[in-house]
Amino acid sequence: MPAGALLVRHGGDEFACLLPFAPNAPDTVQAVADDMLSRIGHGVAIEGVDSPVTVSIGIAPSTLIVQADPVSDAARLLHLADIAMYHAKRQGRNRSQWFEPAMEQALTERRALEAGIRAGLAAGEFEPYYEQQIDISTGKICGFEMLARWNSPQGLIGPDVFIPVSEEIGVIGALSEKLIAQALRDARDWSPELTLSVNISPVQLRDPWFSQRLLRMLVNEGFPPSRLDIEITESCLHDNLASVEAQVTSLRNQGISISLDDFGTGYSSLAQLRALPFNRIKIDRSFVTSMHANADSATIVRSITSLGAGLGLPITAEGIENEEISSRLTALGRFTGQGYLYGQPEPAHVVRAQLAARGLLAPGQGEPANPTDTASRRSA
Ligand code: G
Ligand code: G
Ligand code: MN
Repeated sequence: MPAGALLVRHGGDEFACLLPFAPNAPDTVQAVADDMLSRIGHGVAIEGVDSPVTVSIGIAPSTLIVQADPVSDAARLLHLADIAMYHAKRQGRNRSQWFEPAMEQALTERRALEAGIRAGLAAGEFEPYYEQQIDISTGKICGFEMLARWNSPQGLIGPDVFIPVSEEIGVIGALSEKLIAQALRDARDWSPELTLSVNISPVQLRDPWFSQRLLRMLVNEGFPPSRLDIEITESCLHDNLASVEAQVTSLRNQGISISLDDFGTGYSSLAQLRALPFNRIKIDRSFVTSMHANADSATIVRSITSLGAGLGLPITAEGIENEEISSRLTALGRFTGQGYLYGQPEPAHVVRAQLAARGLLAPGQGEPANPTDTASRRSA
C-alpha cells in the first residue's frame, strides 16, 4: 500500500483499504487496485500444489458521500465499496469496480424482489400455468408443460424474472416442489394418456435427495410416474455430470421420462447427448420461430431432426407460432409441438374447461369445470 494508507482484515476473507488520493487523480487508486489484482492473481503454492487465488475489489470515493461523522462516514463508505465489490463479482470476479449511484438503486430493487419472492412463497402467490403439447401430425393434445407464474402484488410476473433470483437465494427447491405438487393434483383430473412436463433447475439437481423427494411426491399425490416428464437444460450437463447422471438414472428407473430442454442454445457435445438416458429432445424456440424466415435456423432444425431420428429420440419443437412453421415441420418428420398457434399457457381451471369440452378429463371428472367447484370437491 502507498504511504498513508490503512489495510485491515474486515472479517472472513474480506479486507478493507483506506487510501488518500487527490480527487482529480483517481488513476492513482486504480493503479493500486490493478497492482493488487495482478500480484494476488498469481496464486499461491501450498505444499507444492498451485492454488489459484483471485480478488474482487470495490472502490468507493469519499467524494460521493455526504460527510457527517467519522464512524458513520466509514460505515457508509464500506457499504458503497461492498456494493461495488458485488458488482465486480457478478461481472466475473478477479477485477475492480468503482461504485456508481445506479448500483445502489439496483440493489434496493433486487432486495425488494428477494423479499417479495420469500413472502410470495409463504403466501402461495406462485401458480402453475400449462402450455399444450400437440402431436402436430394429428393435432391431438398429448400433454402439458407446467410453467411457473407469480401473482405478485405488482401483477403477473414470469419465470425469467423470479427463477434466476430464486436459484441465487436458495428457495428454488421449495418453490419448484410446491408448484410440482399442485401440478400433480391438477393433472390427476386430466385424461390418463395426457402427460405433465415440469422444468427442473440445475440447482435442484445438485441436491442428491431431489429424485427421492420427487418420487415421494408422486406417491403422496397418487400420480403415475409414467405420466411425468422432467425437462432439464443443457447447462445441467456441465455443472455436475456425475451427480446428474445418478439422479436421472434413478428417475428413469421409476418410469419418469427425461427431456433435454432448449437444445441447440447451449454447447452440449453430441457425446454428452449419449451420456445421459434422455427420452426426448426439445428444439429451442429461437430456431423454430424463425425457421420460415431464416435459412440458418431452418438448417439447424433439420439437422436436429435427423440427429433425433438417428439416435431414436422423439423431438418436441417449441415456439410454433403459425401454420407455415407447423407445415414446414410436418414436411420434415414427426414432432410434438408447442407454441402460440396452439395456445398460450393457461391456469388450471381454464385447462380443465378446455379438456372437459373435448372429453379429455379423467373418468369421473366430467362435471362442468369452474375453480370454486374444483376447490369444494377437493375439500369434500
Ligand atoms: O462468505 P464467503 O463466500 O465470502 O466465504 C468464503 C469462504 O471462505 C467460505 O467458505 C468461508 O467459510 C471461508 N472463510 C472465510 N473466512 C474464513 C476464516 O477466517 N477462516 C476459515 N477457515 N475460512 C474462512
Ligand atoms: O413461461 P415462459 O416461456 O416465460 O418461461 C420461460 C422459461 O422459464 C422456460 O423456458 C422455462 O424453462 C422456465 N421455467 C418455467 N417454469 C419453471 C419452473 O417451474 N422451474 C424452472 N426451473 N424453470 C421454469
Ligand atoms: Mn421447458
